Amino acid sequence: SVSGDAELIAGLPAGFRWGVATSAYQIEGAVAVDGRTPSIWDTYCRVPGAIDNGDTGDVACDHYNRMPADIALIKELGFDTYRFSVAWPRVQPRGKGPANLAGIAFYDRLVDELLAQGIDPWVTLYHWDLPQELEDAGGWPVRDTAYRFADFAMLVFDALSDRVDTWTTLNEPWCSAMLGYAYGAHAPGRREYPAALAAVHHLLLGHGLATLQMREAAPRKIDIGITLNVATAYPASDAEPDVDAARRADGMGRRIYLDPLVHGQYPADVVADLAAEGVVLPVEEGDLELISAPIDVLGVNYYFSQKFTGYAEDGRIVGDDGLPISRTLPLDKPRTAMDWEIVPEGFTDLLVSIARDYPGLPMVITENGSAFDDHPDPTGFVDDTDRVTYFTTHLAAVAAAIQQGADIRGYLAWSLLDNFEWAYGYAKRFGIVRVDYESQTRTPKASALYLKSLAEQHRSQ
Ligand code: PNW
Repeated sequence: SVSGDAELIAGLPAGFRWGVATSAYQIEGAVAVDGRTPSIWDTYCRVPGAIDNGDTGDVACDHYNRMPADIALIKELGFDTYRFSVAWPRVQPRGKGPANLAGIAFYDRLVDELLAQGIDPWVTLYHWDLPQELEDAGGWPVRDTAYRFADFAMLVFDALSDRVDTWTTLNEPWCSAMLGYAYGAHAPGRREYPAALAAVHHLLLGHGLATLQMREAAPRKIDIGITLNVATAYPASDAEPDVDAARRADGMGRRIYLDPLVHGQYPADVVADLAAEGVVLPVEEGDLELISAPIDVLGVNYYFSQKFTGYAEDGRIVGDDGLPISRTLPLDKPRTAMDWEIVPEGFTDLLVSIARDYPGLPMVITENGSAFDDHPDPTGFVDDTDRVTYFTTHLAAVAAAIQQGADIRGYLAWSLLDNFEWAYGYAKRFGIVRVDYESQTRTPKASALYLKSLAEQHRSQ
């Protein structure tokens, strides 16, 4: 409703950014042109059973060939900011050596197109497409990958920093490390718990090295940050095992990243929990100074929150492995097509907790959105009231956090387009714009028109 809109945008500060986000592998396609080499996702998509329906990113949204029209669409929808990622194997094939000029040229044109349309380009350097050759050399569990990442970052920075002011090193290192190396749910599909924790440290080290080198080379004042997927971990009850399970989940999901980034040390309780599991982070002298290089902004990606219990179903609090039980319980909320519970109050609680634990760090919502089973009409239009409601309630949650003192500078919806949703392939649709994958036709959904209207009203208030 219009009065509801007015109330919502009144809670957002002047200058608040409105944008959309995508990532390279999820939209570009054109995986074997202009010198691009395979990434771990190209390889993982060929593992039988890894991706629903056997889908791959070979074509995706064909954005590589349709980029100008897609940027025109962002403009038409009234967004002022576009967050995209750079495909490492396009820019630096095989993960080392000089820049591939044909790969750089695509991002050159993309940035120019955005600036010509008055849209602010926000570059994410790494959104999961590690060159396969670097995985063959050990991947993120190996320390050298952090140095390779910083080299790649500087190739992109040298090419685009004359025009790009806002830089994100990594997207969601939790997903890279844990889904990729512990749970085997994402590329490269490994299930090696200690290696996954080494990956956490080397991702953070790569972030720190890249941050310092970009800062040093910056031609003017630029903003550098990192994007984390974070959530609120609620205890199932006040009982000590439940409270402790929530503490451990918060430690492994939120504080293991933010403490070293902001405070220059890993949280002592997390280090102790890991030691009990026989895991030691491969921290070398000087690493934490690098990792805590000052950043200008924290990117927050939020999708859902969870409730944790420290009791097994039979009431035990210690498992056969001698380690404390931790498992999730339903919050009994409605769910999205990802089966993720819809918990907007978890968003407010999260943002307020970050503002409390890491004061003085401005935040931007770099992703928030939802997949639902969309039903297009014969013209391709989707009246996605469920997605509109998700945006309304989550923007209200952001406004509530700002009300409680959190410094939040903008909101980027995930995602501009329906796209390759990783292990779920094309079956899960997060777009505010429908993509017909047969014809590559784009049709804005009701949620796109809703966000457009909110941004317009907010700018003119
Ligand atoms: C993020 N989880 O991934 C990514 O940044 C996007 O590329 C992706 O499309 C989007 O969220 C939707 O999934 C996540 O299991 C993947 O908690 C998994 C989780 C969280 C975020």
